[in-house]
Amino acid sequence: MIVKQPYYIMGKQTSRSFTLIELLIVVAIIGILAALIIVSVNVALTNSKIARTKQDLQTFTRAVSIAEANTGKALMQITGSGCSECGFNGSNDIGENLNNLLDSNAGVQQWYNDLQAIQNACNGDCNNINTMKRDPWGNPYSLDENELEFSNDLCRRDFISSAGPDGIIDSNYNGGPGYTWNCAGDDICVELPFATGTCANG
Ligand SMILES: [Ca+2]
Ligand SMILES: [Ca+2]
Repeated sequence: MIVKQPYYIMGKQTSRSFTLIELLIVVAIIGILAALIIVSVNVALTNSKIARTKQDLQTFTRAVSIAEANTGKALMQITGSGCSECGFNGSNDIGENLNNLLDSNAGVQQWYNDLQAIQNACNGDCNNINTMKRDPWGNPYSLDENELEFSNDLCRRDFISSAGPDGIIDSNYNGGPGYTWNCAGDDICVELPFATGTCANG
């Protein structure tokens, strides 16, 4: 027969229970673990939104190529604008806040019209780009049509970008040699192909 012996330390019987400090340590560890999980979930969520944005921009690029080939027109001739994004809050790019822009905003309206015009010019050959009205953060994409702008300059590039997680445009157009787009901050940008073929793509 086995008889359980009480537990003795220094000759005294003890009953083991959590002290307040031990409880606080356990609560702190649970808190740290919860914070780590929340952070990693947020990172995964942001990464999936960035991936969807890149997919949207790829879809849009393909649609623009088809629309230009079908019509023989450059992008600004198809959309009827040389600066679709200028109507959001003003004509400056850097620092423009695209968060909470309503559908009634002039720039948002222009962007929706652009999508429709490109979709029409695709003659059903491109994906339904009307579903990419806003990026995964709820903000409109920003389109700058430049090819044939300023005395029919053939070499000015077209760009589309998302303002990224912060919803603020960090990028701007570099009018210098090459007419590149300075894609900056957390923005996600794509250079669109030329329609006229006089300037090299890429
Ligand atoms: Ca422009
Ligand atoms: Ca940004």
